[in-house]
Parts: sequence; C-alpha cells; structure tokens
Amino acid sequence: MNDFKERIAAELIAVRERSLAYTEADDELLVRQHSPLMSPLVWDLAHVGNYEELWVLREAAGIDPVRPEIDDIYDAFKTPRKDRPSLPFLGPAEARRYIEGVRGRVLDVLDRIDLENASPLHRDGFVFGLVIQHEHQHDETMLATLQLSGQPGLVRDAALPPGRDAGPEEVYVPAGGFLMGTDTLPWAYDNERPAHWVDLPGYWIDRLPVGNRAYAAFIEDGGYDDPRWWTPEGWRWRQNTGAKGPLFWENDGRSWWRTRFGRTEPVPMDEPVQHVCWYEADAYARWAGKRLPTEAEWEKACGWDPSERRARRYPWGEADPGPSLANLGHRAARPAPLGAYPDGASAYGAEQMVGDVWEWTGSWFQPYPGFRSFPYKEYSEVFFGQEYRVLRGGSWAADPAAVRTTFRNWDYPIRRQIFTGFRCARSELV
Ligand code: AVJ
Ligand code: FE
Repeated sequence: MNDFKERIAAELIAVRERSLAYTEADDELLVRQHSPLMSPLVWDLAHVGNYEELWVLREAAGIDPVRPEIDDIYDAFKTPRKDRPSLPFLGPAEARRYIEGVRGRVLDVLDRIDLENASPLHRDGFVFGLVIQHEHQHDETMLATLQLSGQPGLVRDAALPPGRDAGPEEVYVPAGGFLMGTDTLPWAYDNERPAHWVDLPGYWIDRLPVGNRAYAAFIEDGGYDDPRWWTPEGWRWRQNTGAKGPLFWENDGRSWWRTRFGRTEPVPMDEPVQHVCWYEADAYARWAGKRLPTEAEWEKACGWDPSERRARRYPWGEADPGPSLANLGHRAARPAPLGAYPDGASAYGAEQMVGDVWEWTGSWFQPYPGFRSFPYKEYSEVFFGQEYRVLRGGSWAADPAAVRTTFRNWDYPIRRQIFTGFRCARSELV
C-alpha cells in the first residue's frame, strides 16, 4: 500500500476503535433507547457498517450485498429515531460481527483500487472519506446519547491548555469579498461546494465563543422571562418547555451546577456555554445588543486569509489540528477554557472557531449557488430549506477528519443535546 492508502487505513482503524469504545457497555444499555431523540447505541453501530457496505462495497466496488435483508432497518429515512427501538435490529454481538466482516472486505478494496482512477467515488479516496466522516459523526451522536443517558464513564480528562485574557471582545472584519466553500478539498461534502465569491460589508464578530459566565448573567438578568429578547417561535419554545437555562444545568438557589456524563460539578464559568438551542443563542445575542453571525460571516472570520487572498483549511492555516491549536477528538469531554488557543487564531484574530463547541449561525441550511448533489440526495439536499439552522466549527467531540473551515453541520433550532454553543456578531454602524 502507498502512503495515502496507509493513511486511509489508519483513519478507518482509528474511527472503528472509537465506535467500539463507545459501545463497550453491557448489552442492555446498548439496546435501550435513552431518549426518543436518539437511536439505541447498537443501531448506530450497525448503521455505520451498513453505510460502509452500501458505499464502499456495493456502489464503489460492485460487490454483492452481504446482508441485504437488514438494509431497511438501517435506512435512517425509513424509520425515524423515535421508532427505532421496535425494529428487529442486530444485537450487540451480531452487530460487531457484521461490521467487522464488512470492514475486512473494505480493506481489501482499498488495497486493490487505483485512487488516481477516474471514477468520482474513488478519486482521492472520496468514498473512504465519506465513510470515515460518517462514522465519526455517528460517534459524536452516540456521545450525545450517552450524555443524555446520564451514564458515567465517558469523561476523558486529558489536560487542556489554560484559558487567558484574550484582549478585546470583538474582532473587526473589513468589507470585501471572500471565497466561500471549496472546489478543491478532496473529502468535502457536496453541501460545501462549489466555491463562490461572497461580498460582505464590514462587521464585528466575537473573538471567542460566549462563555458560561456571560450566559449566566443573561439568565440572572431575567433573560428567560423577557419576551423582548426572543423571536415569537423562540418565546413559544421557552414557554412550552419551561427552560430556565442550558440543558443539563441546575441552580440550587446559590450557584449553577451541570451534569456531564453522570458527574455533577460546578459550572466552570470560563468555558464556552454548550447545550443551548438556536432560540436561546438568538435571544442571548439580542440581549447583548448583537445578533448571530450569518454563515458567510462565520466562514470569512474563520477561514479567509485577506493578505494571501485565499481560504485556509483551518483558522491558523494548513497544519493538522494538534493539541495546542484546537480542542477536538474527545481528548477531554469538555470545551477548553476561553482563550486557551492563541496559536489557533484566524487571520482576523478570532479564536476557538474550530473545536470546543459547534456554533449556531443565523442562517438556514441552504444550497450554495451551483450546488450539485453528490453522491446522493439524502446526504444534504433533502434537508435544504427553512427547517434547519447551520452549525459551524465542530465541537470537542468532533474528529479532525470531519472538521475544516468550510464544513457545514445543521440541526433543528430546538436541539440542545448536541455539543453546541455560539458567538455573536454585529454590523458595522454606518
Ligand atoms: C450532518 C450531523 C446532521 O447526523 O444526521 C449521519 C450526518 N448523515 N448519517 C446527521 C449524517 C447521515 C448528519 N448531520
Ligand atoms: Fe448515518
């Protein structure tokens, strides 16, 4: 195998180790549904194997189905998450056997194929990138399921760099065009393409994500009881849910506590806030006299290099995201303190844009001009419209393989179990 194939094989092995680590619990825990919002963990596990079989073995390599009778069970569109517990899904032992069998053949395919070959699924190892990123995304979903379950055990305590006073609260992004999206990153999804010029007026964007201290000040200022800060739908959400703060937060009358993978601890005031929905982020921003950044504003502040006039792969440039640049890959099960990554700053000086928490933007998930679905409509196209808000940047639970300045994630505006926070922006006064 050549170097590139070796790297793909290493990524395949690493992501599988991760999936298996999240599904080591007893069988009962794996087959149980912890929340109607989520699948049983063992469903996610076999689903990633089934996806890999469909795309690498059947579509790309033309190999006959291993177990065609289970396709419907693992088709996310045939059964919504809430109905998945009633499916005849594979049990834990069988699921592990199935995905291992698929993986063995996938490595054979990798060994055989010509990555310089013309087929769009194979070019630059695209189909392998597809399944590696897909599995990492499901791993992050499994972590959210585990967090909701309240089960202990997934706190990882790798030391994170200390926070620091990072200077002025906002950075200024001068008016001008930038290239949004990509034509060249080989593993980018269809929704990140094509690259296109976007012209923006000057604006200010927060240097750092909104922290727990600032968010607690919003709550303590009566932010959850004042309809002025909320959109009508947001206010309805607030009233129907009775929410008083981020998910997993509690106030004992004296201070704020949070529960994280089964441990209850004081809310660390110097960390980015997480587990807030879009409505909460939007209300906070209005209270602060600001607004959420549009997706284009977010991407320009994160990835554009105005002196080179080109887009960077990461805010700091092209270097891989090592532990001094960003908090990714579940090294610790938490966001890093504010100001922890001065070397990870973007060209405009914005920090912690990649890693720590996904960030809500003010934009709906919509296609870029010239969008073409690839390799299938159900990855992105069926979600376009005014139903999902775009999330950017990647959380502490996102893997570097599925993070870049152009990467787009999306979810319903009510979602809070995901590892999501936000930063604010405001238009230049003219
Ligand atoms: C891009 C994270 C919204 O989890 O629904 C997983 C990714 N697509 N399987 C999701 C995905 C198909 C997707 N998100
Ligand atoms: Fe999936």
